[in-house]
Amino acid sequence: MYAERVLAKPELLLVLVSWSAAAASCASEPVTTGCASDADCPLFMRCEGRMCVAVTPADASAVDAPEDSAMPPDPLDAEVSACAGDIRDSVEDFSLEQGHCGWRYGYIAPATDARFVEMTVVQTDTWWVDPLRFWTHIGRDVMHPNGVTTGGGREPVDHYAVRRWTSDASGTVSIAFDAARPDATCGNGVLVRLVVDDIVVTEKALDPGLSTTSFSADATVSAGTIIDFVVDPRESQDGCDSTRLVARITRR
Ligand SMILES: [Ca+2]
Repeated sequence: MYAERVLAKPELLLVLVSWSAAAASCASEPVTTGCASDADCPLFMRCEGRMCVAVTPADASAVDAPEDSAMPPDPLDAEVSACAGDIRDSVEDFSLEQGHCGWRYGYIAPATDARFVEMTVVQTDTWWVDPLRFWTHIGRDVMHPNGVTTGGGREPVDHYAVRRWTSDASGTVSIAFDAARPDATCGNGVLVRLVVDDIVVTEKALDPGLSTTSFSADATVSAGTIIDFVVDPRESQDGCDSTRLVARITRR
């Protein structure tokens, strides 16, 4: 019923942060084939599907690097959001404190437990389940699931990455997201879902190759309404599944 109410008014109400050409140019490009682990790849690259691909600063902590190597710039140099105003923006509000501005960072392991579990590990300004065991992580504007078909020594299990916002008041909101898959030439893509109080409002596929998608709709929420932005590895394959996602919730 809730989903029907949401979908009954699919108005495009927001102007979202657009994916810039500069962001697209950061797409990881496979340069080496035949790797068996991250150790076989150059600095700041990781092994996915037996190919070395460039990693984002958020991924870099998962790659074995010399102790004296220079790390990428800290993406959290910007000020922490004061949570003011009627717009909750997942990029501006991002924090290494669970619950800041109503946002929480976690995952669901669908094969064993449908419940949301908060991530507890922070590395390189990114939330992780465990960077040595799973690819599952959420950063300021990036989300990555884990899959049964995986690489780099990670465990073969499905994890949906979940960026969650919980409403603190009743009223009408606009819920919107932009998502993009920057890896142009590898993997099978991902599924991006908007889930409100456990009901799937929309599911968008980001296909192999550089692809983008977006969604916006109005919804009536109550205090405690849960809005989840979910990245599914798609057919349990997590290779090259780094996904850019910007979510906005605007009180009306
Ligand atoms: Ca995938």
